[in-house]
Amino acid sequence: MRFFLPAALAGLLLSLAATVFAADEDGYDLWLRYRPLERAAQTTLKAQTRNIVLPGAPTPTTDAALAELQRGLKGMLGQAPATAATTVDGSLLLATPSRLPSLTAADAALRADLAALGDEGYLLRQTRVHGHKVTLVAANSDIGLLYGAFAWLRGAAIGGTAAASSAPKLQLRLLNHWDNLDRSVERGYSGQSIWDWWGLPEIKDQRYTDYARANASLGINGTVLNNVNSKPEVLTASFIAKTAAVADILRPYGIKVYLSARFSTPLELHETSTADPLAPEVQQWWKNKADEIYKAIPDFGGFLVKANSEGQPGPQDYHRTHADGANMLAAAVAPHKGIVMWRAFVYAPKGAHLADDRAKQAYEEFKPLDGKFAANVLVQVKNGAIDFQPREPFHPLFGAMPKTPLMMEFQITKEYLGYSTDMAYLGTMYEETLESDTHTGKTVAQTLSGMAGVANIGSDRNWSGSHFDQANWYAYGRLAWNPQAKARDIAAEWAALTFSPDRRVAGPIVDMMMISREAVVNYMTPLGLHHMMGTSHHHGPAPWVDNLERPDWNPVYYHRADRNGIGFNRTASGSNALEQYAPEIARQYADPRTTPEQLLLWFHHLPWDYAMPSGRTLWAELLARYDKGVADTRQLHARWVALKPLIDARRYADVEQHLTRQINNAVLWRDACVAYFQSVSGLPLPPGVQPPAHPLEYYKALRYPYAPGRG
Ligand code: BDP
Repeated sequence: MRFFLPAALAGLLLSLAATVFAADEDGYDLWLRYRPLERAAQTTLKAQTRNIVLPGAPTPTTDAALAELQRGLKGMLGQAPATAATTVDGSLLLATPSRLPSLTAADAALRADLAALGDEGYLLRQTRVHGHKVTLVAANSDIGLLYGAFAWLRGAAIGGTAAASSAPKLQLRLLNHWDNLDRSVERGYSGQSIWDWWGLPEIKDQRYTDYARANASLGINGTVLNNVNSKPEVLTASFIAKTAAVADILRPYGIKVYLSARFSTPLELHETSTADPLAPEVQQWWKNKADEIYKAIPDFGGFLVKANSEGQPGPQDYHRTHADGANMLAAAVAPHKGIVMWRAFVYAPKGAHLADDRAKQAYEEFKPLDGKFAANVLVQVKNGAIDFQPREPFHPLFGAMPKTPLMMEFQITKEYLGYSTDMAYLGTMYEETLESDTHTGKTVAQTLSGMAGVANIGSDRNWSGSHFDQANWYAYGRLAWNPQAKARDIAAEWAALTFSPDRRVAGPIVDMMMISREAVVNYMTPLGLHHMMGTSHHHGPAPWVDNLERPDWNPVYYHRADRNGIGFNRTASGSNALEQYAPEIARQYADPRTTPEQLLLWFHHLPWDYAMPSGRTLWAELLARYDKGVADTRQLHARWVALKPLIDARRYADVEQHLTRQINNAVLWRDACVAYFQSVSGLPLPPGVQPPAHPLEYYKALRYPYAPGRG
């Protein structure tokens, strides 16, 4: 007898199954979701994980690795294998040469492979150990095992390869939190700071551990807990105790804590009479302070310093150089193996040296100091010479300081790319900078000793303010591990882990991500324009602003648009900022016809009727770019809507709402900029170009007094 299910019941069951399969998610799990695998994949995985074996005594780090493996396998298989003392066929074996000497004793090839991996690398392979077929996660250290466990779980979740080996290319892979001690976050768009300073050290939010897991899964190995615009109190005893509590939680995950130090701390705490770095009382104060910190946190990473920039105190207040300041702090932490990350983001306060072009300032101050920094100082340089704009050419200091270890500073939080409301996958932006050729024999990536990312993490349930902003944290971490990784591959991995490995889902999501940043560039600052956002909150658009105290705070300083043309002349006939680059680049960019179109107005001031390669005039091209930005944003929305049946309802709706808002933001930017530039150029809109929805005065009158993340 055949059994027929009534159609209505079958429908109900199907929709129940779908609901279960695509259960609503709030984003808290990030890319560590470990959702149930399909049956065939489960069978394969079960056969490879009959038990988990860790030879030798457990440590907090191996405990973290085992716990993660069990969590992951429980999620993906429905049950987690037990840990066991002995290897059988189908064991998942975690081993270092010191935990299992026999592993490498008889296997010269494995010994050589492991030797190439350094302290933090790992390898994964299907092999035989003691006659048994095992899945081997091997490393030289426990932290390598933890990284290997995460990598293996990633592969298990998205069907990656069973064999891999990887070691980080950069030693320092840090997050920089711009988090204040009152829990507000400078340029943070995801709620409050995750550090509840008031509750610490006793109250240890579970989030701290989950934060550590997420970062360790990417290989991030350091975090600066507080804002670069730092307060002296962070170095007082009570905050040192709070910092120590965080350090204890992060330590098993291989993450060191660092603090941003305010240069004038001893003076402001009234413990010295000056902050002059050459004054013995100041040097002694910092030595004592370092000793105090290291007593509480033996593996404290060191200090990050913003000095003589945007009103922050620094050595120049005492007519000393950046090197004098950095070296004084470096001497205090050196006995403890600490480091100092000294930021090159400087632009002069009133009265001090002021470059004729803000883009030139950092190079002018730092290039002469190459070779003058102590061995444990790194100079931390923003990706571009102005300030985290949607697009900048790489900073001319990369390649120009061969005797000084440099760190890249990227912004993960999207201060200038639509906060957490607009979708902009920054993997492509990071990649563009990292693979730039400095013409000193190295790409930008090859000039680096470390990387810092200004975190976009906050107290929001989904950590980053929007689901897609998690991808920027992810991409940053993966690129810090391997600055030569490809943005598209990273996007594919993230999309598969965060949404679904199903190609019908991950494929379109990757396509969306790959066009998203360029869409933002086009609707905000196309063709090399920059710095056109509103005053202080940086919510735009405001290309008309011309009344701020410093000329280089004004958008008009940067676009220089008038009746005759637009753009900043940085060639020899202008500020000659080009001279700070290698001669090959300077020569190529000296001519607008050989300057990449995307940087055209960064380097050149051109007439509105300048003939673009497209055959359009510059004016028509500018309008076309603004329109493309809007059109591509509508595309993002349309592509997302098409994914509706395949995404859980909650995240679908979240993202859909963000994209709707982004369309409005794109239209606002486009209309306001078109209205403004038309008022300046006096040119008519070519046929087919939509006039802005409102007159210019309407856009000028818009105010955002409560926009999030203000400085
Ligand atoms: C700028 C931010 C400001 C930061 C500064 C910095 O607007 O809030 O303090 O960068 O990097 O882009 O120090």
